[in-house]
Amino acid sequence: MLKLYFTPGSCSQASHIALEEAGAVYEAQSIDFSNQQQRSADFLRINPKGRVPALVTDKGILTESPAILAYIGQSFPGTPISSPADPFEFARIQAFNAYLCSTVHVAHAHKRRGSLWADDPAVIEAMTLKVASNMSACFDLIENTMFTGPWVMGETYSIADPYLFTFAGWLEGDGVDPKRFPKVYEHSQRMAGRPAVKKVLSVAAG
Ligand SMILES: N[C@@H](CCC(=O)N[C@@H](CS)C(=O)NCC(=O)O)C(=O)O
Repeated sequence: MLKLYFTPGSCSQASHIALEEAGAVYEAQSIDFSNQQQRSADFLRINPKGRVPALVTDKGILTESPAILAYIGQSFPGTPISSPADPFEFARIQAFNAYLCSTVHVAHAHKRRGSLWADDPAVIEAMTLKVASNMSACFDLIENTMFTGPWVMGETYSIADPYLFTFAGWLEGDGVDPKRFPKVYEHSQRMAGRPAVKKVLSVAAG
């Protein structure tokens, strides 16, 4: 059986929603950042990077959200989250998710994880101050050039939707008004009404 290691509200939320959308049979194991469980010996055996998400499959362990999302999208054909067979359409989804993973997530991470890039507290503070403007720039680009609507890729829901929903949920905490991006904001509202999303958020709420 699949087993997802997740932390509520983190990027792992996207994989969690995708598993629910797929109707997958899976176990969900919460990792508590407040006591550094992600750095425990037990969890480092699952993911030596000390990060969530990690997905245990019958073939081995997958890490990195875009890879886990792609795995779920391809493993559950005929479900709302299934990925298109057409290579170009699939690559478009991967391009969107790669942008979220490699650029948007890194922009957000400068808020709490600045010590990964600098030791000087003044430099860390300066990086923290850039988070709102960098996240705004990323979401301007998504809103104006990448988001098709009504779903990220157009008429068909995909693994890009729970991933965007998760990152859009970080905007307010990053000092950015989500209503500045009307298409993405409306998408978040619609996502929040989906049963799979409600179920995952209720787990997060305890
Ligand atoms: N590139 C990875 C990033 C994973 C990641 O950074 N996860 C964060 C939560 S959003 C984490 O586990 N942080 C724990 C820590 O920094 O100690 C992915 O997309 O899955």
